[in-house]
Amino acid sequence: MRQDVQLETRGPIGLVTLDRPKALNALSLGMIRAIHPQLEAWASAPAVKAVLIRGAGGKAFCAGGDVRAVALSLGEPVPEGGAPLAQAYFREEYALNYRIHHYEKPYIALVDGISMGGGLGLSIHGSHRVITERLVFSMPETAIGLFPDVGGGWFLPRFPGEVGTYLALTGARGTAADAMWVGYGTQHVEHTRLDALVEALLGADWSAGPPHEVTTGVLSSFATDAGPAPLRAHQEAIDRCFAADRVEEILAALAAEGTEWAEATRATLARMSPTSLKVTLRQLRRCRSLPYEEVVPIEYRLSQSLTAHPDFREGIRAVLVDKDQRPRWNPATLTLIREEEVEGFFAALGGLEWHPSTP
Ligand code: QUE
Repeated sequence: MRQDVQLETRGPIGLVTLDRPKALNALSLGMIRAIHPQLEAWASAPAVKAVLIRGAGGKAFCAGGDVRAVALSLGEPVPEGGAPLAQAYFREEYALNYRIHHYEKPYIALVDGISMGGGLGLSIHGSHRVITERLVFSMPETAIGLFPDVGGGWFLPRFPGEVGTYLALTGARGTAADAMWVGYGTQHVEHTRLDALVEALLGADWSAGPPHEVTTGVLSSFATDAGPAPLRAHQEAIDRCFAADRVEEILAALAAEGTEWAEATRATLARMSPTSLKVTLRQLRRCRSLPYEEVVPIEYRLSQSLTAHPDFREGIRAVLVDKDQRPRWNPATLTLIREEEVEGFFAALGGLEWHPSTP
C-alpha cells in the first residue's frame, strides 16, 4: 500500500518526504506508522548521522493532522480488535512527536510553504528547523472545535510574552520572520537554496565533530536574515489583551483597545468554537509551567474529550467538508459554558491514558 511518504537512506542522511501533495501533505495514520519505526531504525544505524524531513509538491510542508478522516470515522463501527481512529490517531501522532522531541541525532525539518497544526508537531520538536520565506504557519484548531495540540501546551507559552496565547486562540498566521522571532525557526534559508542545502548535508564531513555541530555549521552557511517580524508590531497590544485567564476578559480588553487590529482580532475570536477557546486558554495556563513530558498526556485527554464534542464534527464540516465556513457551535456563546464543564475536558482516561511507551 502506498503510504504517502517516501523514506530513503542516502549515505549519512535519513530522508523523509511527506508525499501527499493534494492534501497539502496532511499527516495520515498510515504516514505516522511508516515514519516512526524508520526514525527508530535510523537512530541505531551508525552510518546515519542526521534525519531530514520535508514536504513534496512545493506548496506545503504539512497542513496538519488527518482530522477529516478522524471526524468521518466517528460514526463508524470500530475495526475488529482495533481502537477507534480518534484513539489510535492522536496516541500515535503524539508518540511520533515525542520521539522527535527526544531524538538522539540531528532532526532537520525543511519547512517551506504551509505548516499548520500537526505540521508544527513534525518540525518544532526537532533540533533544527530550517524555514524559508514561503513559510506560512498557524495553529488553527479553535476553528474546528479542537485545541492546539502536538505539544502546543509546551511550545506556545514559550513564545515571547502572550504571542502564543494569541496565535492559539485566533489561529492567526505567521510569516517566516515571525517564525524566527518566536523561535519556531532556527535558520532562515531562501527556498531556492534548499536543494543545495540537502547536497551540502549529504557531502558534509561528518567526522569533523559531533553531528549536531556539523549540522549547525552546514545550515548556518546557508542562513540569511528573515527581516522584521510583522507580529512584533502588535506585541504590546497582544501582551495587554491576552494576559487574562478568562476568554471573556480577553474580549473585553480587545474592545477597550479601540484599534482596527483589536476589532479584527475580536471578530476572529467570535468565529471560533467557544468551547475550544475556553479549553485552549485553560490548557495554555495549566501547561505553561510543565515539562513537555507532562504536557503530552494532558493533550491526549483533550484530544479524546474534544473529538467527542459535537463542535469537532461541525468544525470539520464547515471548514473541510462543506467549506461554507459557517459552523453552528453548540453551546453558541462563551457565557453558556460553565467552568466545571471546561475542567471536565481534562479528566483522566483510566486505562486509556497516554504513556511514552505506547503504542
Ligand atoms: C484547523 C485544522 C486543520 C485544518 C484547518 C483548520 C488541520 C488540517 C487541515 C487540512 C488542510 C488542507 C488539507 C487537509 C487538511 O486543515 O489540522 O487534508 O488538504 O489537517 O482550521 O486543525
